[in-house]
Amino acid sequence: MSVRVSGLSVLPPVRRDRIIVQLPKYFRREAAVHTKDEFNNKVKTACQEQRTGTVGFKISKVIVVGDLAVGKTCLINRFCKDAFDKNYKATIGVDFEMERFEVLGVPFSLQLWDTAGQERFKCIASTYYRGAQVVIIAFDVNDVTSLGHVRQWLEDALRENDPTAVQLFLVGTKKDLSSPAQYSQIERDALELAQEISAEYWAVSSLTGENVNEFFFRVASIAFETNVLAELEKSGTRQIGEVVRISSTSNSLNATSKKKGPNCCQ
Ligand SMILES: Nc1nc2c(ncn2[C@@H]2O[C@H](COP(=O)(O)OP(=O)(O)OP(=O)(O)O)[C@@H](O)[C@H]2O)c(=O)[nH]1
Ligand SMILES: [Mg+2]
Repeated sequence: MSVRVSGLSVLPPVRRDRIIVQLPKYFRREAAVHTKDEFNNKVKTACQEQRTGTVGFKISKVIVVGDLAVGKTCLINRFCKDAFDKNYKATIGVDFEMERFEVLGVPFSLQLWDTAGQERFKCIASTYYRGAQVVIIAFDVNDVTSLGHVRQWLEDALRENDPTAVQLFLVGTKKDLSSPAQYSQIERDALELAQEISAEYWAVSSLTGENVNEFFFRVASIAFETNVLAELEKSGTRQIGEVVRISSTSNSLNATSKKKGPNCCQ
């Protein structure tokens, strides 16, 4: 929903529970993007300066891939809508959600692409992989086969992207269905794999909500930090937030309303 003020189309303020002022912690130290407690100093300084300067709009594309029915859609729906559906409805092609944050005082959005795990939709879904800054590979912690397919998903996702510019997350889903003993067994394998592929590891439950917000806050923060650092490096002294200016005529910033990706295969 957008609000019109004196002829200008402006976004409503970011939800209070989407404001990030501290770098959220990793889930497991042995498989983390990095283990620092704070945002990078250069990023913090740049954000402080930006507050008095240009209004900016920063965005990162996130793709969520993984075997069918591992819980990709439920994970996104738990975070974006605080909802959970126990009935399985296969994603056809792709779906799309936009989630707005404020990180260190700077508006930031995650464009979340929920892709189909079913083989017959894979060719369509993979056309949406390009330009991802974050790749989330989901597997079911109760299904070792889905963990075994992670490398294939990674290969497919990286074929469309610059591997050096992508942040990787490996997410174990449906933690609520697993006993502590079963879980710790699969976690050992998942951690090993996460280290091998340089992914940050998380385990979540979309049914109970365990770790879901923490996970997406971490994703948003790491994506933001990487995004700002890349921009600082590219621009030297240019202020962050100058990539896209909010224009009074632009409708493209009505980002809170849900946009659906095309349902490619009916
Ligand atoms: N118990 C439990 N069930 C879950 C959880 N997450 C998802 N499910 C169930 O698993 C099934 C598949 O979930 P989806 O989110 O649709 O799976 P998906 O990965 O999006 O599947 P595709 O779109 O076909 O690739 C549904 O019946 C969900 O209710 C969870 O955390 N716990
Ligand atoms: Mg789905």
